Amino acid sequence: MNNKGFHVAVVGATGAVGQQMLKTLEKRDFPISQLTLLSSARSAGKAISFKGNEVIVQEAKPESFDGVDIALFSAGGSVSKTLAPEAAERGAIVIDNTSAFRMDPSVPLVVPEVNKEDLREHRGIIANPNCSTIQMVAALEPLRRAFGLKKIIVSTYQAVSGAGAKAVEELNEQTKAIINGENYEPGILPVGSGKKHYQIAFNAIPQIDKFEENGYTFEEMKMINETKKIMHMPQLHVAATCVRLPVATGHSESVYFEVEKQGLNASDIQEQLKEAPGIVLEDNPSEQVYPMPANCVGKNDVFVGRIRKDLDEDAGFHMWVVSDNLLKGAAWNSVQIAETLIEMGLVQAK
Ligand code: L14
Repeated sequence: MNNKGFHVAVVGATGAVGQQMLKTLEKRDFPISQLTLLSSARSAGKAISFKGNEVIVQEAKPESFDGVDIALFSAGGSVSKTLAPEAAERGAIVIDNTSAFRMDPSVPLVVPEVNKEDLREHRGIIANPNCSTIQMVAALEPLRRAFGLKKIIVSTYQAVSGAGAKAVEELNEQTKAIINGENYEPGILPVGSGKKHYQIAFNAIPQIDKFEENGYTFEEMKMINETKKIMHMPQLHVAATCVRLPVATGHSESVYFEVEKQGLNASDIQEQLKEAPGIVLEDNPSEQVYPMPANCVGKNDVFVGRIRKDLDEDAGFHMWVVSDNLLKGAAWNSVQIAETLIEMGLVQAK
């Protein structure tokens, strides 16, 4: 047992989420005895500074995980599919930020505030949910526990950084080009591999990820399926519409939900959220206080405001939920899972 800490690997260390993972590990002073930074062959060789030391990024291979205790993956689904089982086989606990294993029944899908007990069932791989799902279930869980939950209808207003650092560059360059009256050919959004690409600057795109046969996008179906799995509620009614906005970082969501309990008021909802872990209530219309993405960048919390009772449905409420999609939506939730594994005695240093 190495009491200085754990051998941690970050796969996708040079990406938008990987960079935030490293920042989060630094900020939390995560107990690290050795840090291995991995990436595709393309980014290998780059030097990244961690706590004042330069660490060289290596190409991720199965052998890279020999001796690793905790492996944080955020290098895309196909990398996770091939390398996460290799890492787990070598005794690492994988925390995977892609959609590769989320709906696998043998893989816990965890938001610590909601279902950390599911971590006990892990068999080497733990999935980090989709960014939009995480902030929504974090805000709804305290309400579900207090009042029961029947139905969710959510519309998202999602930031560009979810699609990676290159997409943010596209937003920035396109915005400048349009202001200067120059041409700019969109090349990434809504989906890099798609047949068509659309302008995101000064626009709203009602497509995130590819379309499924049923007319919903993958992002929408991720929110629907993952919410039911995390809350252990296959019977929950969930519908989602996911929209991309020209915001660099910070997802916003308009959430309509119906609870089991009748006769509640908006103040009952506010009361629960005031005390909830990881939630900051910002709800004061008379002072124009409500959450906005520009204010949540760099913060780990989920911000909730605009709580109103529905005017027709007694058990129905509306709220506005905002969080940094790269932190609680990705890097922080992953590191928080790792911290929770330590707290629960579920990970040992080799
Ligand atoms: O499912 O394009 O983890 O904003 C989350 C970000 C899928 C893409 C996931 C985006 C990704 C999404």
